[in-house]
Amino acid sequence: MTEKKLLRVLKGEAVTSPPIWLMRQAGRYLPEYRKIRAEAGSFLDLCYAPKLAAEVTMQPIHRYGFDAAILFSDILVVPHGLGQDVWFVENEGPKLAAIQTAEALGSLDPNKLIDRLAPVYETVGILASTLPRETTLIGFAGAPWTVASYMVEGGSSRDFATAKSWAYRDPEGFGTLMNILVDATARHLCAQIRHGAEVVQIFDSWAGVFSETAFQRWIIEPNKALVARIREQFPNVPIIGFPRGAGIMYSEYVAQTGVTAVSLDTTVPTGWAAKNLQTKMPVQGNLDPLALLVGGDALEIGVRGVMEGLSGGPFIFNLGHGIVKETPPDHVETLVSLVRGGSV
Ligand code: 1CP
Repeated sequence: MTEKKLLRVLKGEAVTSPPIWLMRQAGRYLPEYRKIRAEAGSFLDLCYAPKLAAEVTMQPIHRYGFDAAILFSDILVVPHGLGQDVWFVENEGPKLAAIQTAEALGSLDPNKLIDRLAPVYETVGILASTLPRETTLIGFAGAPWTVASYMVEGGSSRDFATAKSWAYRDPEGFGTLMNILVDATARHLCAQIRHGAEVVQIFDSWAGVFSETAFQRWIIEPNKALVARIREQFPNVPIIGFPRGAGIMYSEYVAQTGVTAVSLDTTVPTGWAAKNLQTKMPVQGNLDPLALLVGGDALEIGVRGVMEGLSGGPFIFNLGHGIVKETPPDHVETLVSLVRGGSV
């Protein structure tokens, strides 16, 4: 059997037609997702219902035949598994009982994490045994800073003022939280691999908010420690890193963290990435999700730009961030045929 295309690219091969999957490829833009979601109750209930979570993971594979399926779960199951209260408010997003001092870290219980998240690993197991044989199974987690930002802010944030202030004021106390997250995230990702994930992606969605020295301390170092922990147990499992918004610090992230491949956000110029990043490792990205939402010429121009910029080396086609929920499903169909070189 020939090896799956996505895994070949992650070994450094440049293939003629790139493998494609999309961040947030399962979710609210799909009517069949909204149906299951309504039946499941809350979003977290869906994350912890293995049969339904596996079904939702497979929906975009059935529709579009993507080269990879990404586990349906969320980055916030890790704080939830550590014992923090996490809930999702309809049309607002995640809410957490904020933790803002070193003393409050005592309320977290790292020992129960893997038991609490057992349904997630069960979902991975179902997927591993039912996926089409050309489809790669991707597991994932949030990077320590991105997850910490939700834990400290109590939800989404515009400026991360509370979390950043803690990091600058009390690096030791904030560092304790980051160490807890490096350890918990490593165990969570290793459990996904043990149950059948073939690749893992680490989402550092809010990496782009720090000064140079703080980027080194709160983005590079925790990601590097996390990658090292996974490699101790699984030296050959590819790890994709996504330091969204890192700008020219993408170079340092690629040079220092030990990831196998890097996912580019929409603002990274493809010519610069081809020269400075893709010469060192495979790259993934980076169509603007808004070009996909709009469709038509904007979509064709966007796809052409990404393909021309990145097809000279190992490359996985993706968006620069997650699909927007208003995206018409037939635009995704068009995107897949453009990338695969068919007529539209
Ligand atoms: O009610 C619903 O249906 C909620 C919508 C939703 C979905 C479909 C949320 C809430 N999470 C998810 C799934 C999800 N989240 C996946 C599944 C797999 C797939 O890609 O198909 C993944 C990989 C994530 C990762 C995730 N969750 C990230 C990192 C990637 C990114 O988009 O930057 C982040 C930051 C979250 C937090 C989160 N989860 C959900 C919301 C609304 C948010 C907040 C986003 C924000 O603060 O802007």
